Amino acid sequence: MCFDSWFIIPKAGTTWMIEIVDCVMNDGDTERCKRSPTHDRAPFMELNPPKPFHSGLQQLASMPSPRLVKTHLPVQLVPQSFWENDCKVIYVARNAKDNLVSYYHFQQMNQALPETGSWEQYISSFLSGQVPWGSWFDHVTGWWESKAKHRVLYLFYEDLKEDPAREIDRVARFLGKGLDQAVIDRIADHTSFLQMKENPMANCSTVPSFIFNQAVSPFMRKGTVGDWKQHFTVSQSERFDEEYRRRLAGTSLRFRTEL
Ligand code: PPS
Repeated sequence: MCFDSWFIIPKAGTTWMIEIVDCVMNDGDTERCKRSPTHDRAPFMELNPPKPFHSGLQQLASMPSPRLVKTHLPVQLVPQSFWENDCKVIYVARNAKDNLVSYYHFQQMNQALPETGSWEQYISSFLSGQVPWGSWFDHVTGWWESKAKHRVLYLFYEDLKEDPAREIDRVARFLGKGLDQAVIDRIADHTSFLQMKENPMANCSTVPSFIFNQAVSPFMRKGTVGDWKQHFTVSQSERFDEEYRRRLAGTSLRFRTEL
């Protein structure tokens, strides 16, 4: 099966990027982007829920090209047909500590995922890759290396926060769209954290509460860089940094943990 363009690691800005790409593909028509919830506009490829819900693959099979595909798969598990058909990939990475914090809260509110255990235990789980979709380290480095061989636009959550318009322009150019500054600014406004948090088509409020219990933690939780400082103790941070240095040694990949 061939897909035309798609995305990303969990809790790093997937939903944000889907909203941006949908706006770009619709030339900044933000009203049109409110036509249906995120999960209908960009089906989640590997999701296979029980009936009556449709699987991601069933949804995608009924869509015309170009399709917007959401995936969290690590690079080595991507279907070969993606590469054979030269599909475009937009990958969004986020610094490990904020990614972990976001994951922790999400895993508590998502009733389809395993229990997190304590915060202390969750740090260990994350470091050893015992979280859904596996090791953060392998994920971000695997996709980083894939850039040399495939059409992958590798973006950072921190850059998107720093200058959304600049990054939206990069996305538009990658997708072959030259957009006016006014259109880019409109997309930046529509896809801001505050706008998306209030947008029922972008804030996951249409996902049933027996799956996403947003009373436990909202899907659009904080949307910031550096929230990890509110969660890690000094010793947890030092332990994390030691393992982080070891695992990322030898790669040119660099993250910012604050702006
Ligand atoms: S998922 O469930 O894996 O698809 O989650 P994902 O969408 O990748 O990541 C969710 C986090 O992204 C934040 N988010 C945003 N931040 C800034 N601006 C915008 N517009 C935006 N939209 C989503 C969301 O709040 C989650 O991060 P945390 O840190 O938990 O708030």
